[in-house]
Amino acid sequence: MRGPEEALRALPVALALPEPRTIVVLREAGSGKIQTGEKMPARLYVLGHRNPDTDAIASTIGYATLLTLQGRSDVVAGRLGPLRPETQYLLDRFDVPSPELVASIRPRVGDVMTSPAVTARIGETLFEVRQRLQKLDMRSLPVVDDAGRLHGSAEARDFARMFFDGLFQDFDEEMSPNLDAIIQAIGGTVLTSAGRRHYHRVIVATMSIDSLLPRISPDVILVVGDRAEVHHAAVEYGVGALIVSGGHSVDQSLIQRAHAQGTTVVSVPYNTFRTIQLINLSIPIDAVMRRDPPSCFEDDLIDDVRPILSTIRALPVLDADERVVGVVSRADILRATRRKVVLVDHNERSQSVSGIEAAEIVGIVDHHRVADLQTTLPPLMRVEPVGACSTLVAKLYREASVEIPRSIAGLLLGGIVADTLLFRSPTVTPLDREIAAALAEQVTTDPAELGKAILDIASDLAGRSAEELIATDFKEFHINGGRFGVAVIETTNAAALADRREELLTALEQKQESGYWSVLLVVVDVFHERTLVLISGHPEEVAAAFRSPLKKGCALELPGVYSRKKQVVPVLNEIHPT
Ligand SMILES: [Mn+2]
Repeated sequence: MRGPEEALRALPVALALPEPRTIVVLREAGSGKIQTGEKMPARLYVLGHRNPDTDAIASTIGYATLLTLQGRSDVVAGRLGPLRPETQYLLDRFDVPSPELVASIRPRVGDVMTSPAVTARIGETLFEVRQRLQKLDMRSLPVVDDAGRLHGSAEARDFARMFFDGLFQDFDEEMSPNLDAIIQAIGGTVLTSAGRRHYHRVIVATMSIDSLLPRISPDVILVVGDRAEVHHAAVEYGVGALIVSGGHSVDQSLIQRAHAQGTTVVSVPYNTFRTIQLINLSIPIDAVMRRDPPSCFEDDLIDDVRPILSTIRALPVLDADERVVGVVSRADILRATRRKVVLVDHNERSQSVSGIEAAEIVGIVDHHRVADLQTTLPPLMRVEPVGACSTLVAKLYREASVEIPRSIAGLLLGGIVADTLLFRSPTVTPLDREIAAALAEQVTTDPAELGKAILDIASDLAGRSAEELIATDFKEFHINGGRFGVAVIETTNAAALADRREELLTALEQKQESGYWSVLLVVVDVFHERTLVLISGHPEEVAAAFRSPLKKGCALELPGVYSRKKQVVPVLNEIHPT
């Protein structure tokens, strides 16, 4: 018997949503399945904050891996910006690939298309294409070349139009009837073959021999019934090919003569009328397809494609190389749902991915204040006041009884030492220390050594502009109706930054003028445990909130302040911008 404690621990804490894969079976008239096109699975994105730091990247990968180990096959770890050098170092050290760069979470065509697409190939006959359309009960097929690139569209309604407009009599170069295709379409028996494939005219021998013979030439296919005298005369006059309709027999001497003359002779079981119909269906689809049909790319936003699909039922979907990878229909668009996303190491809209308002937030794993979040469905929410989001992710592995893979353990340890400044930050909890110790043991790594390596790389400011330094760890907050920006630089080399104070102030002012009530740059001197804050925009109000004297009109010295979320943002909350 399991005790309640154990039963509770066995509960999967992480998300366990049902697999979203739908298989759509295309119907074959009358019988069973013929072809399956798969609706693209709705992927689940695990995303950290903008200007990602090491903790955000480590927790994103860590949590996405946990969901995958719990059986989900559709989880994507994403990042919202470039990797910092120290984060890249950590990924390299534990041999973990970088998460995918995600520019926007708005739903795209690739999310809802049916893939792969059923297509027609250039060179296929109308007969083959028509058969496929009928079998699959489809109204159109994209026509592609051997590389899969789109060239046209084969429309079922065009077949109907062709028969109303009349059948072909003369064939131009492009539409030249191909005898192999004709034989395949008609199902004839080749009695002798001359090897020529392309012809330009099809003539039906309904007239007298005298009227017929002047029209005979090597590029003519002659369709004729059981008129032996016509067979012989046509072969003597050098007809290209003879198609004998009605299944009539042909005498052996004719076949020998035709062979000597280089004339192909085919016997077909159909009457002349049906034979002519089938010859018309033997021309290649590219001769009659609609050229340059409308199409879209898998990366196109659904919102952009929707107006096109109000007039057209379906569109071929191309990849970046313009190969057809799927089809998107009006029904697919109607079915389009919001992309599912789990927010990690943040929960504020201003710090989240572009298009978050159009996504469905299904989960939050975070260690920050909860601010302006709105969801359509109840999310799984796990917010704890721990020093690093990586700590929380490691805890979720424990609760789910899933062993942390070694590389992920190294990553999470890196996230903890980076986010807690090697346990110096006031945000550190006993749980951070305990989990870090366990991870360090698992990967046989000294946390102090790993932490110093990460902080040293982060502190290497040479060659980085003031704008870059401010942008690297910049977060935006909406507080009491005002827009604030808080940049943090944690450095083991504060002296180098002090020399660049004027440059940093100028960049800070530019940032503030782009629409912030106030922008702060918090420079944390990791080893000397000193903190300098530079302010652009309402410095007096900010200084008053920190109850600290303003230096040189724009700076505060705040010893012991290391944490933006615990020691800076709560103080800013006391300010009421007017
Ligand atoms: Mn964090």
